[in-house]
Amino acid sequence: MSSVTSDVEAINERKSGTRNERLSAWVEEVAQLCKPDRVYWCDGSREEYQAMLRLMVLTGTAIWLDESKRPNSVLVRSSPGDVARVEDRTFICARTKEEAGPTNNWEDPAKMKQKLQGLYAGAMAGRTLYVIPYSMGPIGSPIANIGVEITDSPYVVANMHTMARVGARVLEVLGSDGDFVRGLHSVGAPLATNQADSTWPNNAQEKYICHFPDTREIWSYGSGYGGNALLGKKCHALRIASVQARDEGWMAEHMLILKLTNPSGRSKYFTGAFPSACGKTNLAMLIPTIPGWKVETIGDDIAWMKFGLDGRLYAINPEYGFFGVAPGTSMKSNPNAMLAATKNSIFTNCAMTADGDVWWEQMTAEKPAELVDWLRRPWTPASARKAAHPNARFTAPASQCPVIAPEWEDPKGVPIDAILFGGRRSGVVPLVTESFSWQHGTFLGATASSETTAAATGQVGQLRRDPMAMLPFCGYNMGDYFAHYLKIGARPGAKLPKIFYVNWFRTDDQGKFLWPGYGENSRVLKWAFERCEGTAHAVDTPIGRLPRPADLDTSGLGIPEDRLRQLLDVDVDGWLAEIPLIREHFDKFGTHLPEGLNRELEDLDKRLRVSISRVGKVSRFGKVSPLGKRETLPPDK
Ligand code: O2Y
Ligand code: MN
Repeated sequence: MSSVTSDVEAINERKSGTRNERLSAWVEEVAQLCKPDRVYWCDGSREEYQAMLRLMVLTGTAIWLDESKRPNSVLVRSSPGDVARVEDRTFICARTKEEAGPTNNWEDPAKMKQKLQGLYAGAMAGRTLYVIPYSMGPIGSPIANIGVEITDSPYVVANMHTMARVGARVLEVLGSDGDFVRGLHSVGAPLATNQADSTWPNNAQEKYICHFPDTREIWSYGSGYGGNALLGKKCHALRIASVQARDEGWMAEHMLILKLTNPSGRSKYFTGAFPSACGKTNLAMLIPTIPGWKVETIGDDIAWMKFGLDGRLYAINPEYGFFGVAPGTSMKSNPNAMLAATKNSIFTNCAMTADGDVWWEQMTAEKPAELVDWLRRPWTPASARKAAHPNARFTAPASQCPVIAPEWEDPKGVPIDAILFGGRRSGVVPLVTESFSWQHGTFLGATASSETTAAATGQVGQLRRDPMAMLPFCGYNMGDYFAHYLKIGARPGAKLPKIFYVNWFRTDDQGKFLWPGYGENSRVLKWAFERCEGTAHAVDTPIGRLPRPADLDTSGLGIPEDRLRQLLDVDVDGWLAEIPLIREHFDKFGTHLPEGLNRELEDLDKRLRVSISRVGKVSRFGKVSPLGKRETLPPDK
């Protein structure tokens, strides 16, 4: 008997070990419907992870990478039609369309369940049904939440091992009557007797990623990829959790969490929400260029925040690993991510080198002379196509990140001092703005916008509003989500984080970036840190509080003063042109838009107009030049 066959035999014999009757009954019910050949309860052990890798290699889904280059790691190639989250196939099946809101696809829950039950019937024939009990967040943390994913994909089991805390310890905490989020996933590719399996089973015709917020259920069908299939991540930790957070008075956000320490050894914790292609993982693992400053990582994608007894918001990273975008990641752009993925990692849709390692675009300054591309075809630098898929991924344990903060698994979380919102804007939006208040900060987050890059949409430079970077991830009406933010801010005794808006991507007339980015972003973090401490200076402007050029530490950067002025310029005309765009964005939410945000928009409009009417005069917002451009004031006392 081969070692893989014996793994599978062992799988057949594994028993549940749960005392939770609701869980046992649900698994039984799903097994009756999906008709798998066998049921396997995951225990979360190292042996189990290894067995999944071996199984994937045996079936051709995965290939081992060279042990001396990338120990205990595999490369997986998906099918070309299953390479990313499918937003147009993602549904929030709330009771009414209005509850799902204007930014989500909606379907009636009963209708959707009926349709999916038809698809799930017999969908796991010839396959194993895996039961994955998982904890989002440190097991037993008061901020953590338990889910159980049923899947027929060993790729999902292996990835969930890295991305969440999985197995027997979770069942212990769940106990006999604990509640859990139910996630049902099938690749939607049943096997007839003796039918050969494909290396990436999925359903080319039908894909559904459905959320039932009222019953805390996720039903995913047809895709085996990333956010569609690893249900703990976007489906549970954001879409379902955002509803739980609304109902229970906490926050489930699409945010990185970082720890910033100054040269005196004082630390602050920041969260940051950025749409895709804004360097979120890079910021979470940034290496500061300013001497004596240090960034450590708590999380790179999701933050759950609950109020502590002291009125502060405490955050945990509900995840256990990184599911990072590979292309663009390099020892130059993010050495810490590269080092996190040196071993025990799963690579998906990357290219393979002749010596058995992975490669992707921009990984090295020079392209390898020959590769096998993500579609398993020979590739050379002369090939007129990318070697790795633009959404190729690495799945790596967070514990392997060299700058993971020692407290990243602290069950009580870390107290958040500042929230950063951001987006990719070539004009109008300055390098950094501090909000006047929590409500104003909510307005900054609610109006966050980004110019699209080709990887995201196929169209370059289109302005897309992505409130709090939650557009694809808010599990209910986004107008109500804004109201929830304001409710959090109005909580009696709350000691709230400051809110900042950053834009690393402003360009000059030639389209060249004005700000160097990467490690130099630490200079902006330093200013924000010192604003939290009350030691850095800012000027009130119509759009918020800004540093003057002299308030940013640019020592050793060699950035010309006029470039810095451009980066911190308040483009009054540009902002006035934004007002109708923001109004149009807000109008989508109708009566669900909280009045506080309407007021913020009106106040912004007024402040901009006042600043124009005071042309040449020194106002509270700074001296406004005849061109409507603000000039900075000397330090206020
Ligand atoms: O395409 C996917 O399935 C992955 S999406 C993803 C993965 C990790 C972190 N963030 C995201 C995202 O889309 O925001
Ligand atoms: Mn994300």
